[in-house]
Parts: sequence; structure tokens; C-alpha cells
Amino acid sequence: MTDRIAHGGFAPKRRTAQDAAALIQHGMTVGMSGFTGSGYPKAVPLALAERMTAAHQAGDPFRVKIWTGASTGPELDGALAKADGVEFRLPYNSDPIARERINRGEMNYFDMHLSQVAPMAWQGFLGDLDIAVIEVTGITADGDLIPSASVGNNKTWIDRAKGVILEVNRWQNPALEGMHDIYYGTALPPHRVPIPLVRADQRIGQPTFRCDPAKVIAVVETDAPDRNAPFSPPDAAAHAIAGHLLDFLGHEVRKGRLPASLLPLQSGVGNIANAVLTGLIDAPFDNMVAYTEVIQDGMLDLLETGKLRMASATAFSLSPEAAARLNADMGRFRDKMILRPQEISNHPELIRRLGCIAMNGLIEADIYGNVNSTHLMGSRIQNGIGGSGDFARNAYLSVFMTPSTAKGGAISAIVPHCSHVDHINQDVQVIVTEQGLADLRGLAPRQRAEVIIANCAHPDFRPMLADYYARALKGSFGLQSPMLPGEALAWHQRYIETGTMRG
Ligand code: 0RQ
Repeated sequence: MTDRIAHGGFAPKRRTAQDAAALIQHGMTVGMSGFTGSGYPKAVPLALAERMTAAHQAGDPFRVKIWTGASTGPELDGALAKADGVEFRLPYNSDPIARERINRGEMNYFDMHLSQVAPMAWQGFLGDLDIAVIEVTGITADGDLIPSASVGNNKTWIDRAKGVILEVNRWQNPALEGMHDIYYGTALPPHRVPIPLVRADQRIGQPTFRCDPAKVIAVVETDAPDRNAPFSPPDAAAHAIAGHLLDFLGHEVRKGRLPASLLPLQSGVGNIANAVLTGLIDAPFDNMVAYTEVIQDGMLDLLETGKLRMASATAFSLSPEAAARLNADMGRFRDKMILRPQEISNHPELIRRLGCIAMNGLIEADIYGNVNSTHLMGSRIQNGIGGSGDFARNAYLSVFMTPSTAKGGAISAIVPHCSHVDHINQDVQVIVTEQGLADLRGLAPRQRAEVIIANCAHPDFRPMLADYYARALKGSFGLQSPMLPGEALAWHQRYIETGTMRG
């Protein structure tokens, strides 16, 4: 046995990735580890994809249902989608090949709140979980599993699956041991009790996963890096958005509506969210904490400066450079980070109790502050709602950010009516674009429309929006949220037909 596998009982279970993948059959449901490109299995899914391709070439069906934590990497989502081996996928995907299959109607995709995945799996209506494929950092002498660079839904997959395949990845830093906090106190109603977490830096669980060794059907050793996609350097729009938001947070501190150390920060995925975190390095807030889903580059920088005291999340989402920096200095960072199951990192009860500041990206917002985070032109999925709904609805302050235009200026991110709504206006308190910031708290719909058009819309689209809104004020069926239903989605239709929303 290697130094990563201390428990002697696992020796007879060592397999090649091919032999482990052979345990997965057509029609099975497989729960895999992985969250935003970290901690996903890298060898078994590739071997499974090869089997699927061979089966399809022989004229045999081979498709499975895949459950994960969130997005994974090309060796998992990409390879299985390429092999046309996924019949159903939940809860979040950002892989381009899988996205294409979903949008061609070839893969069923259940896009869901990340906090709800584990409870729904326990409720049972999703069906049985046949096999869990989980990447771990190691196995202790007691047979407990040391989690990897993401926790996600692994606890639930290990508990629910009939058989467990482990990938022990030597690339993951052994110093990860002790960073995780796995809470075993969740239950379904009527047995639920309060989750005893009152501070972002609190530990309420144990550092490892429990796993009945008898359930482990294969152990595969790997040595492969996480996906670790690079961030592009923030452009002028990202800098402007970060500037507006940081000014606003400073204003809220001066008004006494936020403490000087702010409140626990949640930051979504993507370059703009990362630019905001980078901007916080020079902002006048100290002693901050994060209660969020993912630790990305900007958060690592903030931890390094000491401005961020600690970060609680469920996964890393780092560039290759940041991952190398973290790996080289894991001992120092470890005490400042806690990785938890996603049902805890995203739990509505905890987000509400801690009073998080949620900062997420959007695809489009309408003039009343409804937000679309998931569908392009109303029908084409981009990624999924991820944790944005968990945080937006329950945060103390819910912020959404976007450049005011997309596709080289052909699309306005501020539209008369969202083509799809993920976050209703009641869950959206602040919208920020490079043009400015709209503080929607306490505003009625007609007041919101004026502020959003004036502060957030791009000047090229502002007159079109003002014109639509003026006509809606005259011709609307009611004046609570003025709307011309026949015209509300005309901008999207024009883009589909002509490639631009411009009239
Ligand atoms: O398309 O790649 O073909 O050019 O949408 O847009 O600008 O790269 O945006 O990376 O900041 O992501 C909402 C998707 C924003 C993200 C979203 C096109 C645009 C581009 C992507 P191309 P950008 P970002 C916690 C929080 C939900 C999950 C979440 C997201 C592509 O933030 O997935 O918040 N959020 N999780 O060109 C048509 C528009 C468009 C548009 C952009 N209005 N119309 N196309 N695009 N705006 C983390 C987790 O939950 C894991």
C-alpha cells in the first residue's frame, strides 16, 4: 500500500481505472465528486467514456445518469458528453461539450439550487444511487477518507451509494488533511434541528468522511492536476464594476448599515467576481471573512494580505498559478480555510443567520430588477443557477453584476423583460454594471425602472429602454409593473433573427 492509503483493508481493492470503470453499467446512476473544476475523479470517468464509445460502436446502448457537486473538468463532463454517455445530469454544468448536448436536446439536465441536491437525494425521488466515484487525498489508518480539493456532495454520495469507487490522487496536497469540516447532523423533516454554526470560522463536524470499507468496491491511484482554468486579467468594465461596488460598500459602512469589516462575503464564479475580490485588497475594510461556495484567486490574494481573516467554502476554483501558490504554502493557508459539504456552505439557514453579502454574475436583468442567470435568449442554457439562488434569496445584501452589453455590444444586458427569470426582483437588491450601480432596496417597480435605466443601461440602449418604458406607462394593462406583453421580448427575437438587439 502507498503512504496515501494507511488502512490495510483497502489493499485487495486496488484496481486499474479500466477495471473500476467496468463496474459501472448502462442505465446506472453514478454520483461523482467535483465542484468548479476541483476534486473530481480524473481516471475512472475517462475509462468509462472509452467503454461507452466502444459499446456505441458495437451498437449497444451505454448511458448513465451523473450527479456531481457542481461543474467538473474535461476528463469527466467533457469526456462523458463526447462519448454521448450521459442520459441525465445534475446539478450544474459549465463544460462546453455537455452544454452543447443539453442545448441540442440530447441530454436531460436538472439545473437546481446547489444547497438542495443532498436533501433531494435523501428524499429519494431522484432514484437510487448505484455507484459513487469520489476523489480523495488519502485514506487514514482507521479507514476514514481525507477529502480532496472540493467537498461538494461527497458525504451524501458515499452514504447513499450501493458501491463506492475511490480515486486517491497523489497530486492533491497531503496538507489538505484537517482543512475540511464534514457535518453529519443534517436530517430530513420532521427530524431536522438547527445547524449549530453561528460564525463563518466555526467547525461543527469532523475532518474526514466516514465510509464503511465493505462498500468500497475499487481503489484507483491517480496523480493528476485539477482543471484549474486561468482567469483573464480584469478588463476596464470589470474594474469599473468593482469600483462602483466597493464605493457602495464604503457608503453602507459610513451610513452604519454594514460593519467596518463588512459581513461574510460570498463571491460567484467568473472574472468580474474575481476583480471585485482583487479590488478589496486596496479597499478600507479589514478583518473580513468569507462564507461562500468557492475560493478563487482573488480570495487567496486577500487571505495573503491578511485583509481576509478566513474563508469558508466547499471547493477551490483556482488558476494554475494560484493552485501552485496554494500548494507551495498549504500549511500556512490551511488554518485560514474551511471546506464544508455544499449543503452547509450554501445552506439558507446559515446564509440568513450569518448575513452574507452575495455578489453574483448575471446574464440579463430587466428594468424591474428580475435577473436571468442561466438562459441565453430564454432557451439556451449557459451554466446553471448554481449557488446564486441559495445566496441571493437569503443574503443580507444581494448584489448582481454584469457588463452592460454582451457580444461586442450587440446585446443589452438590461432588457425590458428577462427572457428567463432565476431571481425574482424581491431577491435582487443591487445591480451593478460598468455604467453605475442601482440600489433597489425599498423601491417600487416604477422607481426601480427609472434607476436601472439611468444607472445601469449602456448609453447605446438607454434611449430604446426609455422609449419602451414611456410607451408601457401609457399602454400597460396595469401600472404596478408597466409592461407591453407583445413587445416585452421583441429585443430577444430581433437578436435571434438579425444578430443584434439594436433597433
Ligand atoms: O458567451 O462565451 O460564447 O462569449 O454568456 O458570459 O461574460 O463570460 O460571463 O463568466 O461572468 O458568467 C451568469 C453565466 C456569467 C455566471 C454567468 C454570453 C457571453 C458568453 C458567458 P461566449 P461571460 P461570466 C456561485 C455562483 C450562475 C451561477 C452562479 C453563472 C457567456 O455568473 O453561471 O452565479 N452564474 N453561481 O457572451 C446573450 C446576454 C449575455 C450573453 C452574457 N445577455 N445574452 N449572451 N452572454 N450575457 C458559484 C457556483 O454556483 C458554482
